[in-house]
Amino acid sequence: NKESSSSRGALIVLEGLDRCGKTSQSGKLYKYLDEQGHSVESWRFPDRNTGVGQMISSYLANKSQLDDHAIHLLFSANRWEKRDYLSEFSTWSCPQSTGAHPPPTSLMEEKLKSGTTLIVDRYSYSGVAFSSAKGLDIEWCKAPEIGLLAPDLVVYLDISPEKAAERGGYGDERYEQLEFQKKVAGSYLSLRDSSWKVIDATLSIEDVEKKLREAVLDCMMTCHKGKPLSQLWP
Ligand code: FDM
Repeated sequence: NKESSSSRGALIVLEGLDRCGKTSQSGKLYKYLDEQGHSVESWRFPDRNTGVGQMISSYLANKSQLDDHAIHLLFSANRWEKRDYLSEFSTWSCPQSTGAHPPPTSLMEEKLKSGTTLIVDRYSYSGVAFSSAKGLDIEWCKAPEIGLLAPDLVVYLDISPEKAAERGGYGDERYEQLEFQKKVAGSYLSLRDSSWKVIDATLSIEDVEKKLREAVLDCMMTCHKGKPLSQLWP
């Protein structure tokens, strides 16, 4: 069973409010693991490079308007396309095809199974937290995420919306406003469970980095020992 292969990588997700330090901590973690000789990649959602990602980017920059449900589904589609099947297996479901074909394997899954650890800056939790902060039903928000790979570790960089705002640097994007971030913080609170690793994001950069490394190395070890991959929502 490949899923319990002893060498699989870990799916690590970083979540938190804007300005919590997620992106710079992802970068530091990536550099550290890479230097230690681990096979590692740094991903982020939304991935603005795809066609769907460009629609999301334009929405976030207030250059286009979309219904709240529609943009929610685009964010989700953006994750599905990265879980997407590798093109070399694209004949798998073709009715005319003959002969044996391997079952479809996702890009994300394939990377993990081949031993690469993925550090992902935002994932389904951002999707649910931001959309439900607009008033959409939380169960409705979770539904399109069902079947995506479940992270092996969710790290929440915890900072109050007020403190985050004090850090400055809110850009001009749609959600970068204190009042909205307060609602997002509330949504994250209702999503959090005991499996999340919560790190106080107001500690020094070095302390956050250290705590993050410890949690991630621990999780990587568990995956290495054969923890199977699972799917959202557990
Ligand atoms: N965001 C991000 C969502 O609303 N839903 C999602 O599924 C994801 C992944 O997009 F305000 C929001 C969160 C943030 C914005 O994210 C862009 P970055 O990390 O600033 O690029």
